[in-house]
Amino acid sequence: MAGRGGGLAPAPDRSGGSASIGAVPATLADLPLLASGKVREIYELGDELLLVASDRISTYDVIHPTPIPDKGKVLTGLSSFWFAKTGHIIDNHQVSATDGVPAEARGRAVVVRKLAMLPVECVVRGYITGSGWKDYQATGAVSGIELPAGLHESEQLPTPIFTPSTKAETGHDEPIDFDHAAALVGDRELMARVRDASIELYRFAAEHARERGVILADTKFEFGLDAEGALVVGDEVLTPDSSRYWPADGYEPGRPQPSFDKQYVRDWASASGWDKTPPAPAIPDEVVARTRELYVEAYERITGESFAAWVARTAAA
Ligand code: Q0Z
Repeated sequence: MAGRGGGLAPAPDRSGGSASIGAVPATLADLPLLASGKVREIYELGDELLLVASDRISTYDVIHPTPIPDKGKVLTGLSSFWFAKTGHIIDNHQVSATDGVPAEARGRAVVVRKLAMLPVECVVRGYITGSGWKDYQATGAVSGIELPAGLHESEQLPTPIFTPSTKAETGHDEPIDFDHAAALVGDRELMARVRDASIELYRFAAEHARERGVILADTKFEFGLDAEGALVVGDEVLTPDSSRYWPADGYEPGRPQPSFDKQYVRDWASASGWDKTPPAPAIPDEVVARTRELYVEAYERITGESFAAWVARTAAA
């Protein structure tokens, strides 16, 4: 059952070595579009895939008509940074942020290996917030894990917990316990390795971020099996779209924390009187500019390098 539900299974390797992508396509429009999410797209690139992050932004799960310039590059640069840093924990799908990437997508796209994705979202929480806080208040547990009584909203947990969820095609992912995740994957030993790798990735990233003044509250990974059947981490990792990052400065349990990147847009959207149902309103210029700065600041704090260096490193020749 492993590999069902994720789609896009790897094709048999006929290349006799590293996959051949041939000439770099001139534009994205020349490539077959395989999947389109709220804020990104996947294209087919020979035996591989091209993952492209857009500048689109959502608040309260609705996409705004106004893009945040460079958001796609910041997220791609961050995911790429974390893939490069975590190879000692688990192999990943990334092949290149340059070779094979069309000029128009440079900096916001990566070439990746095709995987047979596992049909579970692999969430790790180091702090109790969001849907985890709701579940804890209602039941004292999250995804079947009993937590100590008396926790406060946004409090750090005694130890990071693995709280998988289903991958809903539409609507919201549903929390499931480890046994349910193992049944969906069809291999309990494999699921245990997925859980252990998820927690290890979280611990490593949270410690790194904390040294740079950023709290990684929680994050979500997606795993798959490569053409050799090896477990690898795929999708985007440890980006502000797949994680909750909070500024450590001002962190105070007992209330919700502001998001590092989106809080400015959320605050503006709330105050605008928008009822949080589609369509989302256009975002004013000054809110766009401040939000772009916060994304760039997140990149620079976490990676320790200038965002301009990422753009230069991935620019077309
Ligand atoms: C990722 C997604 C979307 C972006 C499928 N290496 C891989 N092999 C096979 N499948 C995937 C990957 Cl990353 C895969 N997604 C999620 C959807 C845009 C990412 F529309 N879906």
